[in-house]
Amino acid sequence: MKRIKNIFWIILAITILLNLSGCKKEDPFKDGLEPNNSRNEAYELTLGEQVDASIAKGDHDWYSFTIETGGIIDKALIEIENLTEEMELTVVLYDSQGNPFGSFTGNAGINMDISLTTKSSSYYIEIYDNNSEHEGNYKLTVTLLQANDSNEPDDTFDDAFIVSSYPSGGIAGIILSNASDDNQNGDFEFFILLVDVNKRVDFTLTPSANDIMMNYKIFWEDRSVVVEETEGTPGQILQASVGSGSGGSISRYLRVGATLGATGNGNYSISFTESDIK
Ligand SMILES: [Ca+2]
Ligand SMILES: [Ca+2]
Ligand SMILES: [Ca+2]
Repeated sequence: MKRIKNIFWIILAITILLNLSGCKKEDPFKDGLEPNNSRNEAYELTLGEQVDASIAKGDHDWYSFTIETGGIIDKALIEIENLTEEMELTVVLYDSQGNPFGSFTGNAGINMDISLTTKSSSYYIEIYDNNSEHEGNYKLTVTLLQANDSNEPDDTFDDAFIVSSYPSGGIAGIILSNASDDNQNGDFEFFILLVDVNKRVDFTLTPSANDIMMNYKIFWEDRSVVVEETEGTPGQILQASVGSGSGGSISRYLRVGATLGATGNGNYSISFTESDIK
C-alpha cells in the first residue's frame, strides 16, 4: 500500500508541473509588468534600469517615470530595443497631466532612441504595435543623461555665472534647448561681469557646430536692456564689447542663447578679456 501511495503523489506532482507550463504557453506575452494597459495602471520605471517587456496582439503598455534635475535643464534618453522583426512600435509621450506631446513610430524591427529635454517633471509613455497585429518582446530603458554643463544653473539673472577675472580663458558650455527672446524657457546662460574703472570687457563666443545660431543680449545692472538680442548666422563666432568702466566700476549681465541646428550640438566656448580705455 505504501508503495502505491508514493506513486500517486509523484503523479500528482507531475500533473501540476504540466499545468503550470501549459498556463505559460497560453499567454506567452504576459510579462512581469502587466497589467499596465492604461495610464492609471502605468508601470513606474526606475531611471537607468532596463525592463523586459512584451506586447500581445492589441496590447498597449503604459509606463511612468519622474525626472529630478535640481532646477536645471537636462536630457533624458528613452531607449527601446525592439526584439521582434515584425513589430512596428509606436511610442507616445505624455506630460504629467496626461497630455500627449510626442508620437514616434519606428520601422518594423527597428530600435528607437528618443531624447527628451526637460526640467524636473513626471511623464508617461505608451507603447504598442502600430498595426495591432504583431506580438513580441522589447526592452525599455529611461536614463537621465546629465548632459548640461557644469556652470548650471545659470538660466536667470539671479543664477548668473560670475566671471571673476580676466582673461577668463575659454569657459565651456552647452545649450541644450533653444533659448532666445522667442524661447524664454530655453537653456540661457547668464554671465555677470565686473568692469573696472578705465577698463573695457570684450567677449568671444565660439560655437562648435556649424549649424547652431548663437545669440546674445546685454543688460544693465538694473536688468534693463543695453544691447538688444543679436543673433549670428549658423556657426558664426560672435564678438562684442560688454561694457566700459569709463564713468567708474560697473557690472553688466550678458545673456547667451542659441537656436540649435539639425545636429542638436549646443557646445560652445566663451572667453572674456579686459583692456584699458585709451
Ligand atoms: Ca504588455
Ligand atoms: Ca547650459
Ligand atoms: Ca543654462
